[in-house]
Amino acid sequence: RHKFWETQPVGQFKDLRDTTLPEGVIEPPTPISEVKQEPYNLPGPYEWVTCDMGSEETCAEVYNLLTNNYVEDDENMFRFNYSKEFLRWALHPPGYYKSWHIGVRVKTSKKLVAFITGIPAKIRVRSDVVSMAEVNFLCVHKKLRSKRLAPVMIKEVTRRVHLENIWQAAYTAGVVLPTPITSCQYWHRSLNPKKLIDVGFSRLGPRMTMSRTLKLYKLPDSTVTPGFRKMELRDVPAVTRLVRTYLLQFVVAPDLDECDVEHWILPKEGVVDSFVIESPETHEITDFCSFYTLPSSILGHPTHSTLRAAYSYYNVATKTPLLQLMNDAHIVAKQKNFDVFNVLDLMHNETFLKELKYGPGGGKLHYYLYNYRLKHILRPSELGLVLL
Ligand code: YNC
Ligand code: MG
Repeated sequence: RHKFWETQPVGQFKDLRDTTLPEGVIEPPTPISEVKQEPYNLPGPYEWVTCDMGSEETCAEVYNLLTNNYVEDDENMFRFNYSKEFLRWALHPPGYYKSWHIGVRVKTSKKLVAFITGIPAKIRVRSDVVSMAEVNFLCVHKKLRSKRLAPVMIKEVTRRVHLENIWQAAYTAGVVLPTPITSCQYWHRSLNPKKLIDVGFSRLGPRMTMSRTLKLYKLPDSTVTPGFRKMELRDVPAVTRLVRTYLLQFVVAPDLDECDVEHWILPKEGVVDSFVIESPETHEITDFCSFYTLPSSILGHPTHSTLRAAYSYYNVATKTPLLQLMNDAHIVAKQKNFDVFNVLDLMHNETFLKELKYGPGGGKLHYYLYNYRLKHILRPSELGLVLL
């Protein structure tokens, strides 16, 4: 059934009920000198390239490939439209390897036709902190689909990850592969219900009029929690302490240091928004929330071309109720003109979905580990990892 994935060191479907298999690394690492030194063979017309995402020209080529060929919803109404600034941010974390930003070009024309990336990350599984690659942005041009190019790209990124002495990876996909560590669902909170209905993202509920719908989703003009403000560089130590402590309760979560928090959570215009609650009395940072900007192209609509979506990222509530913190996140997202606020049902997100008027999305997002087995599938609430 999975001619490629059956050959890879991942949990296999046939082993799902076998409780005798140990947890942890599946294949032990080999000496780097034994890692294949040459790239895998591509079909004749194509060549490997390393993409310098710091180059405006290369970044624009990657942006164009993804804008036209990356992930769509099941009904092909929307396609992710990651911005160039977002792609640069996502691919340039502390300690990134340029060699893990891999393109495939047509030899003759140099046209970019496929892409895959890895970035380094420390991921904790139970008490085991593992150096991993987070693999993302796998994309093959629509005209080159179903030619088994994807397995070659996955093997090539794996080879380049091994060359850096890293032997595990984490990734997500909308498709079911051998085998998910957990399967999450997206939930959507309408901020601009009229547009969402106009473009077919949502529908008028039964026995609902447009004016009742607008009233249902109406939000206050300003945030309600005293001390709510944009996160600043000086907040990095406090936010790092908060997020590190918070993430310890999950079975799988990133192990973030201050450099990671500065890169991943500090606000970046049009890419990531983060807010802290600074106690008006003690000036302590007691809570924070964050979301990233990922618009989708609206395919074939006469008037609307872009759905402006905010995606919930890391949120930590120690003093403010999580429900109130997230409501404030919706209020600032609305001020910033987002149409919808999306969350996965991982971490503690389930606890506020109903009350804050989220509706369930279609499709699932499956989480995977490469070369690391878990004995049991996790509940989404046991997962503390958000991939972009
Ligand atoms: C997928 N999303 O099952 P089998 S997510 C992994 N992730 O293999 P072909 C996938 N594998 O089943 P196509 C996959 N989608 O026979 C398909 N596959 O064993 C498997 N879409 O290859 C599939 N981006 O080339 C099958 O298929 C084999 O031409 C078939 O290409 C697939 O970034 C794709 O959804 C996804 O661009 C490139 O459809 C193409 O269809 C496409 O014949 C739109 O491939 C965009 C899209 C995927 C977004 C993502 C995470 C990728 C993770 C890859 C796995 C990483 C493993 C860890 C590596 C490092 C290890 C270390 C150390
Ligand atoms: Mg293919």
